Amino acid sequence: MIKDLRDYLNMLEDQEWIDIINEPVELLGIPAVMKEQEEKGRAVLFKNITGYDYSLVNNLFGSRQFLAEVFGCTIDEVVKVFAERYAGRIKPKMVEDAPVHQVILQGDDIDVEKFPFIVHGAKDGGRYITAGIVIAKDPETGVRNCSINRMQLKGPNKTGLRMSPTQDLESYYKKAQKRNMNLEIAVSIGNHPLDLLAAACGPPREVDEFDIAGSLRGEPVELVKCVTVDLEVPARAEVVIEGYLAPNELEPEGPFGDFMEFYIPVMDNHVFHITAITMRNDPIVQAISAGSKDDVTLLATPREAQLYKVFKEMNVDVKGINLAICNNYLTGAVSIRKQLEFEPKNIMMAAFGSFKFLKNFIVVDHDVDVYNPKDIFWALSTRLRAEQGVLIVPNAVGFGRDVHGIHTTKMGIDATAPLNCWDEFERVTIPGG
Ligand SMILES: Cc1cc2nc3c(=O)[nH]c(=O)nc-3n(C[C@H](O)[C@H](O)[C@H](O)COP(=O)(O)O)c2cc1C
Ligand SMILES: [Mn+2]
Repeated sequence: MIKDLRDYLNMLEDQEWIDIINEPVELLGIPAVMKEQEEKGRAVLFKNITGYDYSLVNNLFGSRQFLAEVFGCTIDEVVKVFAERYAGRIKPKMVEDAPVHQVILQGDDIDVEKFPFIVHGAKDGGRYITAGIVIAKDPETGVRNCSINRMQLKGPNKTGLRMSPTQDLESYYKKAQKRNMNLEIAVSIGNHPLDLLAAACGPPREVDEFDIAGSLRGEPVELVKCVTVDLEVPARAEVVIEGYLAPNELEPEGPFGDFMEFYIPVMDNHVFHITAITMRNDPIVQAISAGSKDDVTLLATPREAQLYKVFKEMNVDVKGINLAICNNYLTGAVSIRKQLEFEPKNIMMAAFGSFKFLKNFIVVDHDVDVYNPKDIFWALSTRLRAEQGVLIVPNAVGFGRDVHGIHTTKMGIDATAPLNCWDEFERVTIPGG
């Protein structure tokens, strides 16, 4: 069983899905290599970054095959297995002996800038922590929460932190603020990829995402008590940054290139004061660029599972679902064995109803590779009858950050062949293929 990031990297190495770079690289040269690796669908570990003592890993979800391997299933089954495991809960287990406490830095020894966090977008306001699980507790109920938040480096013991108003973290912060209290947080970096996936999920507020992480893994997440804050963190993480957000403290943060590949301008955002850094010996940190394969896998997988469940309840014969067609989860596609002529319309309406950010949704037949955008375009070219296959729904709720009204109209496309004449639409295969 994969217990932590290092086990996962060993799995990638065994499968020959990762490139380990031992030659020296400059921090500024890393994003270009990350892009190349993303194109190739391969993970990458930078072990020798000029001026830094620690390693950096990227593209941990470089291919859907990686998750299939972790879940022990086929690529098509990833969504189904995720949906089944997401429904379960396995509570974390407390441990005393934690690799993440091999090194403990406090006071003047704290320097978050010593880690090889990178500048992701050319016009970003600085270096960012982008793959940290932010752990906090509800000041009233004590319920634990995990989320992923971007954090701009602002000095040896200070970062910015962006939380959106709908986040659980923001509701915790408001409760602390009302009592004029700091909100303690701990940020875990270099995580088991399934812990990161659990943190990207948005379950009901009373759910502790570590219970989901346990169920996704199939065994409890091992947690250890923090050194300077009243929180528990993954014992086998690479690095944990402990500290607090002070009430009523905001500072300019940004700009930051977000997942739609636009820059979010400078905003007043929260400030994270660091009280301790704990880590393993020779820690490995992770980077996730917004609008990358990693980012979209984290955002899309829970939503694919959500749609899978809805379609199953409608008795749709689903082959595959892909909300990661173009590195954001605003456009998606499903491949089905069509049972009723106009079934794709019901499917698209259900999809838009279930996931409000979804803007474009394409339904294709089971013989189309839903993970291959070229194949989806093939279906549009050969099977779509646009006068009857396109559904436009104006004025529905879409992605929130949308001043120009670009996300309020939904478009569904039925690119399936007509029923009962499958012979005419059977795809040519090569002899013996
Ligand atoms: C790589 C990555 C970065 C993210 N950065 C932010 C962020 O900076 N601010 C934010 O509000 N949400 C961000 N999110 C989304 C939240 O992590 C996600 O909505 C999470 O489910 C929120 O947790 P909650 O449901 O417990 O509130 C990010 C997601 C990913 C995958
Ligand atoms: Mn939550």
